[in-house]
Amino acid sequence: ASNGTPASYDALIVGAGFAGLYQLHLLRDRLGLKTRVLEAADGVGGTWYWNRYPGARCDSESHSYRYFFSRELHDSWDYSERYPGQEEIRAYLNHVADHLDLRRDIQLETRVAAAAFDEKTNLWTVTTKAGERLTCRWLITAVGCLSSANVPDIPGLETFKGEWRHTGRWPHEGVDFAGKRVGQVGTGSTGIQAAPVIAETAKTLTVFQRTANYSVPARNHPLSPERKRELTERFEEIRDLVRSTPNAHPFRISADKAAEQDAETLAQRYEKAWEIGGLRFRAVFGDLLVDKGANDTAATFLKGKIREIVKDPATAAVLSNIDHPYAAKRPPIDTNYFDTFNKPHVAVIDVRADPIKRIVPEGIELESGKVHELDVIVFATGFDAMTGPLLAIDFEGVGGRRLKDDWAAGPRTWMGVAVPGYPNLFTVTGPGSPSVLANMIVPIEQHVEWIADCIETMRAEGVERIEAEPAAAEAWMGHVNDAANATLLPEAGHSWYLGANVPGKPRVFMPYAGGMVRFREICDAVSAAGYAGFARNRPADPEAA
Ligand code: NA7
Repeated sequence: ASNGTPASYDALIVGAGFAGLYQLHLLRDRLGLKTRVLEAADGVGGTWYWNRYPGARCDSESHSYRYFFSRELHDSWDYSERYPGQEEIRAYLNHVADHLDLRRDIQLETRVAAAAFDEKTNLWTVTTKAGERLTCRWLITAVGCLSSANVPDIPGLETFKGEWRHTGRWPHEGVDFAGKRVGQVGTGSTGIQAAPVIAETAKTLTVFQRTANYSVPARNHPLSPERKRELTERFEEIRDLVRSTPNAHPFRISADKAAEQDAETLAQRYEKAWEIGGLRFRAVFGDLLVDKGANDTAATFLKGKIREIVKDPATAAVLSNIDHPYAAKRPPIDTNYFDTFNKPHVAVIDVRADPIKRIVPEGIELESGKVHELDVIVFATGFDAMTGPLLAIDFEGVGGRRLKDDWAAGPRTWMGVAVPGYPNLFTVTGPGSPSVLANMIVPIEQHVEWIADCIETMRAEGVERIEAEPAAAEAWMGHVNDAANATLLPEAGHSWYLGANVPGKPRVFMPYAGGMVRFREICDAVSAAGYAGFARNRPADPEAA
């Protein structure tokens, strides 16, 4: 219906990843709403549909990176490794779509371009890139936090004779590195996963590092049949555990303080945590993210490991020249990352010392004039995180206001899920939600359930319009800021948590660092108080006409 009457729905959901699939299930199958998911890709999976770069794997352990809302669904699927690989997560989400019979209500290859709220009808009109229009009462964005690829604006990229790719927009047929001179820009979680795999087949690999980074071995391994059975049997215990830890991971953070240990104990505990590997390293002491002195002990240990692993002292010096506290940026976990630099065909270039000047037909030119000749450039340069995918949609709220104007100085939400001026819009894992600071599935399930409950209540009460109050959003952003400032997180000035990786993006600490447990309590209190901080059925704004 590209012209004429738009197709009408009770609810539209943007995105068919973890959030969108579960939201569809709840709204359609529990609330009985006429619901449709609009998804840009030609398959389900969301972030895990797009991120197919070499070595793409989740940093959450597989037994916690799955839905917990249904025992039956849980028991219908086994992951094969300690950490799930991209293909397997995508297979899991396809399995979920089939198991819950979701596909018939998912419209693929449909990118949402704009959404406008009509104050006379209290309905949203959604316009797709192809020009299709659809209306709905409830509009839910399930667009992910790390889904808008950040390709750096380096002059001359269009002149490059070789092939270039961003890790988050990887071609389905893959990229053949055999015999090629590969340059990789970026050493975040993605670059640290990709480099060792690229190095396996590339003729040479040159890693352009702007910010040196810590990394802890993931210690990935296949799960034995016994372990799989055990994990299935412990469903309730694991579910309750991930819902009771601040980061929603399936392990507790030690209450012991690094600041109170002697040198020998520290060395032992860190060595053991290093052997266990992965994000569990961060849980070895309880004060690492709040006490700089404590953090320094972990930082010193991890920098020492880099110098131990990397044989060439000059290379080790570049890789260990880290200037932010451990875990103040998202801490990567890896498989053979530092060891990869011991291979004769792999090198790291410090582009903090000698920045990238431009891209030339032959490769990458640095400020010093040195040109690195390349056949392939891989941009592992991350995402326009959290706000990027939302601002890619032209939202028009009450009185013709635009989200990109309202958020020009930084995002404003009530609990990450609702935006003043945009009634009946819910943003799953929006800015101000704990999302990226937690094992993502747990906040997603919580948000999706909270949103479904809210819509159910509004419908039961005959409410056609609900809207976050500006004062509530203002207070929430203050609380988000305070929660961040109670930690060392803001000390990493170049982190994507702050939007610092995207030139011109306002520097606002976006995720809620107060922990998932506290966040859930706040959300529950808000709904128990009759949706505090929300206005309902307000008459249309007289200035709107
Ligand atoms: P990140 O963590 O944002 O890492 C991006 C990397 O790319 C980081 O090292 C950046 O350096 C670097 N970068 C970005 N732009 C440039 C330019 N213009 N020149 C040189 N280097 C650049 O993204 P990831 O994809 O690794 O990880 C995102 C999240 O996905 C991760 O945290 C997990 O939650 C999953 P910088 O630090 O900005 O100096």
